[in-house]
Amino acid sequence: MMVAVTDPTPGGVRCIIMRGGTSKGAYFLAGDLPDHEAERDELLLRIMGTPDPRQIDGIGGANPLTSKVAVVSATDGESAVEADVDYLFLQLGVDEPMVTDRQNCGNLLAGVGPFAVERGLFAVDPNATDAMIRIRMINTDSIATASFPVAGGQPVYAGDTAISGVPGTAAAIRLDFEDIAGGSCGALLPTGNYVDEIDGVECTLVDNGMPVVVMAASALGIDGHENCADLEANENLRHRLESIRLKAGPLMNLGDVSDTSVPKLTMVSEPRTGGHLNTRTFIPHRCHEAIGVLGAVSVATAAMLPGSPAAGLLTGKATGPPTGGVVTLEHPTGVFDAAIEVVIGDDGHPEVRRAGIIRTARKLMDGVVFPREYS
Ligand code: NQM
Repeated sequence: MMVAVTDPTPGGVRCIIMRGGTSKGAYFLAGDLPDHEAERDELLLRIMGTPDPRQIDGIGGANPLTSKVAVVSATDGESAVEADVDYLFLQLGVDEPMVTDRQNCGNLLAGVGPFAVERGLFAVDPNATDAMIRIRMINTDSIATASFPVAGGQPVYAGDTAISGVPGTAAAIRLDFEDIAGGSCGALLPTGNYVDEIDGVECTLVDNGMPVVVMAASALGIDGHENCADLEANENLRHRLESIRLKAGPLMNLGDVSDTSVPKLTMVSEPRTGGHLNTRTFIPHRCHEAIGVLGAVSVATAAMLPGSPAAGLLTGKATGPPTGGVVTLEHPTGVFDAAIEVVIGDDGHPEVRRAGIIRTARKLMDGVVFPREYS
């Protein structure tokens, strides 16, 4: 039944649509959205056109990777960590009326610095050529520093950096993470183990910015180089992955995960195109056309843990702890480089010393979005 609601925003809502890395989302100033969480979420669902597999009456792109929202504000000063701006990420469902803050998104994060400059949250000297913004990622209460080019006090989007999964080139945005380990699960390895077994499959349950279950593709009966359409069509695989995910949730301190978008599921296999490790990731019910940013950082971290399914398949220069450098993950549309350093202490506990990546972002639209009237 369609229910008419009183629209709190008859004149529309100010919004910038940006491609952030390999995702696309709607960026809002927190002050332009209702304060009340349930009202805000209901409004966002109408803006995106969710629930509807085509999101035809909203601005969502009919895929989880294009059904995303960034809510940005001046930092509230209440956190123990110093930052310039606060960034809350919201994942919206496509055909399910879901809005969740249970995960972070490193791809939309790439657009947060430029958005903060565009909206005047962060002032840039007109003569400066680079901006460096400390962003508090509210979902995981951790910090990322974004560095990107500016000119005349505004972000520069054009540049010569290419990232897999995005045609052409754009200006590089460097993201350096601090204290992201355990942001959702309370610890880098929530079970304390490098390897756990679920449904007879060896898994590394890891959270270095994103909760991920990392498994060998061969343990799930696949080659690991299949394309996304074939993997999504594999009912048996999807059933097994969901069963593992539902059991991994409580083990990862995430509780019942039946209605959430975490943990993600990454199946790893030997690389074929010059990378260190090949990946296929479910997020968690659709196959990612590439790999998420923090998802990649978590998988690269799992590959540093001796005896883990990922470490056993890692090839090339990144092998062997204590280890650092760039781990190149292959994915369905290219490669993803994660600069990571993990040191294993004498007690066997891994410590993440560094995690950073390069992304690009581009402003696609700056205007006013008009939500549909019915939910
Ligand atoms: O892992 C997709 C994406 C993401 C999340 C997902 C992300 C990250 O590609 O940091 O960026 O895993 O749902 O945008």
